[in-house]
Amino acid sequence: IMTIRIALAGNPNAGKTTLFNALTGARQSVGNWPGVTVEKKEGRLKNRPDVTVTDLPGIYSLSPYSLEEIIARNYLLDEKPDVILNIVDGTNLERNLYLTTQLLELGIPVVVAINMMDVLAKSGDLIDTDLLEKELGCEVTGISALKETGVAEAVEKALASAQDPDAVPVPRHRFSGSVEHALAHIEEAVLHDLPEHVQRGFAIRLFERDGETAKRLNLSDEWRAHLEQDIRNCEEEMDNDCESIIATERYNWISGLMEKCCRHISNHLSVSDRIDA
Ligand code: GDP
Ligand code: K
Ligand code: MG
Repeated sequence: IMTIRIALAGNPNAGKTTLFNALTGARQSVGNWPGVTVEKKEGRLKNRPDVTVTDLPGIYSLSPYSLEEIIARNYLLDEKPDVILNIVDGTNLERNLYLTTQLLELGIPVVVAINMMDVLAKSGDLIDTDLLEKELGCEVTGISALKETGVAEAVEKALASAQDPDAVPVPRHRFSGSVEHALAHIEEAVLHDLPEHVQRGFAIRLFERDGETAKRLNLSDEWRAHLEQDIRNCEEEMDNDCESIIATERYNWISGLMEKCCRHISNHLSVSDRIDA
């Protein structure tokens, strides 16, 4: 039997463990990631012994600084799960989408599950998930891990994406002119042989002077020096360092997305509040 592997990824407190428990019930094992004391949880989907679910450490970004980030990143790059189920805290959407933009660059299908929909329904915060889906270029679906609503649909979407070669996202987030210029140069110079959906992610990580990525690509010192010129030109033009430039560009793009996809209804009373009152 072919096993389908789902990786749960998300910020701390987004609801990963709550969802993990809902998905796997008692069929789970708790251990540690190899060599470190960060907890590793793996389980099988209820009634689907052919589907494994791995709860990744909670992270705000895939930058390789904290142990949790390195574990999550290496797992995604080396073990290549069949699909990433990205749990997003809908009450903290803007901050959570930062990681989402990075996950979309890995060449792995992504399904975004916006969690805490029960809280949003009460506060009157509306998220246009259809538009978000178009803008991000991956499936987006609302859930409440706590109330277990929308969870079955999220899993169905994840399983469908895992088995669909066309579900691998091509990142749609775009940055300002000079950054795009540098990224295009980097792609042209050293990445044109790679599949389209991973080129941008590699270009961004090379732009960030990520040594691990240069190593993975087996880049010669000569090519590294060549890229260094593109990076320096952009840093001078933007008067900022490479990593801050990319972080700022991600936040800017997400901020535009928030304006398009989110709305708040003031004086909103949910049905349940009205009944309570
Ligand atoms: P993790 O850090 O990503 O594993 O997040 P947890 O699963 O531990 O959840 C963090 C907190 O959010 C806990 O108190 C959960 O009970 C709560 N929580 C998780 N999902 C939901 C949800 O859909 N609605 C509400 N209201 N609370 C939730
Ligand atoms: K927690
Ligand atoms: Mg947890």
